[in-house]
Amino acid sequence: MLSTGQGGLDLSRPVCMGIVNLTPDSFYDGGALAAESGSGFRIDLDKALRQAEGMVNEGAALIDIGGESTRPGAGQVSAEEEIDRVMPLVEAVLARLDVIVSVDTSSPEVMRAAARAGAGMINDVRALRRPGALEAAAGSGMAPCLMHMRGEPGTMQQQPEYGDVVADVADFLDRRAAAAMAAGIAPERILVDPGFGFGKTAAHNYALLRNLSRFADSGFPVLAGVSRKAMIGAATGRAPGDRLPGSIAATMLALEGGARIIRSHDVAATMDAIAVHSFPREAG
Ligand code: 7PJ
Repeated sequence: MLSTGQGGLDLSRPVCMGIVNLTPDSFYDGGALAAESGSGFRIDLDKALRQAEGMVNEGAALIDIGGESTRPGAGQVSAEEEIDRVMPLVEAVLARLDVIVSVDTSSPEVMRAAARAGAGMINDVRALRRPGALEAAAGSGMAPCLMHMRGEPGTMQQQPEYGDVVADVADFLDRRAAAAMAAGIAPERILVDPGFGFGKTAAHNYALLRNLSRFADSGFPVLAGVSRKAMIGAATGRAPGDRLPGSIAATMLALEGGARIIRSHDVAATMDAIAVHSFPREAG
């Protein structure tokens, strides 16, 4: 049972986290929820809420809402801009849908705003390394997902190198979990994630995927995000729009490695993979 800001989340069977992207430049659904307005862009809140609702109807246990693009080469956004992008949807989903809301952010200000609204989880690709993030997360009651990233989004794909990628990532996650606990975050709240595609070559990503049980052995539930990523393209030669079958195959490997939360753009297909993976255990 994971302890979140919205109560316990049963992970005895793996669950799906649906992705709702409120950035104008996502690699897959690139700005689908953004409308140009004047100098910037505006979120189409109704459309975003319908997307979240569709994902909940398909079986998502969590909805991950993000306003900071972490695609390779992306620029930074201010905490204020992130709050303006994500909080209206966070509030609407919490008010209308029965689902755990995860806020994809590295910013302490956004974490505090999400906690005030009653959200359940913080998904931080920087594993609470920004100044003030450990304290903001600790005080929030939310469950943080600690993800490994080498470098920063702007530069992370420039020749990533590791001694032993699995050992290096596991060591990083152990150290971040220790820092989180030292800051007062109970172990029951912590999730870990090797961060597929974040400062890693395709070979690194597949080494991590095939050794995912190593992370599950840490005792913290593992979240895996492979949905439509470049690592799927590296294996299949396909563009993001055609990467669903490859993503489901990679999801099956992640489930075999013990992943408990699958972060995906395609909730119905992911729920089918989970059902197939879980079936013998539940029938037997
Ligand atoms: C991940 C993420 C991931 C976690 C993104 C994309 C890039 N958060 N945010 N894990 N990926 N925890 O969706 O392709 O793998 S953004």
